[in-house]
Amino acid sequence: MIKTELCELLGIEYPIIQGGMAWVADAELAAAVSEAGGLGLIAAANAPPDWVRNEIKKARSLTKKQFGINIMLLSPYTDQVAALAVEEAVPVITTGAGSPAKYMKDWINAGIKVLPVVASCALAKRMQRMGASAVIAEGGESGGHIGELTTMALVPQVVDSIQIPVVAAGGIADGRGVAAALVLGAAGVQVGTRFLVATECTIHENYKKKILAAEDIDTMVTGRRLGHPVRALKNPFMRSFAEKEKDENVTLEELENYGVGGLRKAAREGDMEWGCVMAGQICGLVKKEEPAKDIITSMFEEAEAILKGACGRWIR
Ligand code: TUI
Repeated sequence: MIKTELCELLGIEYPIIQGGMAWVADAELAAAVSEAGGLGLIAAANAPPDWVRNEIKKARSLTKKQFGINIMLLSPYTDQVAALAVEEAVPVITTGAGSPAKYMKDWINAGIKVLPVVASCALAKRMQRMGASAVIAEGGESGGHIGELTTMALVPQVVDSIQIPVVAAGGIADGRGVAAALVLGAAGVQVGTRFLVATECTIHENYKKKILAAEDIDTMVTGRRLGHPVRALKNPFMRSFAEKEKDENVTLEELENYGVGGLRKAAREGDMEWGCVMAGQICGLVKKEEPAKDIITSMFEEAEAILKGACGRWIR
């Protein structure tokens, strides 16, 4: 069994966290991942606090195990969701798309373990200083909102810059990715794209089919001009967004408004043409819909075999 300090920290069997994917990670997925021995997350995304509270209640009815919530810091409801997490005594918070500095004290005083996503060593150090339990170092291979560095470059530099555990994210979808993350010094992994096709993932069938058919070069990045680049599958929506981004006559506000609602359209309505089908670059490895339990156990069995010596073939 692969056991790391992340297992003790979060009270989980396998050192894996499910990505807090907006409009995707709901109570059903979070509960399934936690039941399977990882840490499931409910993504607060841009959702109003009532939705988040309801999903927490639902997840608690589906599993006795712990799960966390992901707070997306660009949400207009961030302040309310931050307070709700304390009221609901959520055990773990992960954050994304910004610095959670202004909320850290309240969360930590409430006994919540905070694992911010960081895209640089500077933010990792700041988060350690502010009392984070661990950080998630997410490379730009990920789907959704991304940072500049790759996982391969980011993870070892973050590992060397802080003393708390580092979770690797971005481009990890099988046992090879898990093994590589551990070799880079990570204490565990966060996985998003592969859980899109978990049986318990409630996204539209069209989204799942699209992911299963996607190949290595099928994603692209837009939104750099807005300061929050987003990786998603190439489609008419992403291509037209890229065109508008290049057009100097299109204002930042117009561009921002053009993107609003795109992910919901893809994940919930199944619009694969004009929705924003967020996915990571590793989508080409994701070929089968299966229960979260099978995803997790196969990833860790494979990683264990690799770390036990399958790499011996290189050593003479
Ligand atoms: O947050 C994510 N992925 C997301 S959020 C999201 S919802 C959304 N939709 C449209 C536009 C924008 C967001 C979809 N996917 N991943 C975690 C993540 N955080 N990746 C990168 C970062 C990050 C980047 C810079 C975190 C902090 C940061 O620096 C902030 C600072 O102040 O230093």
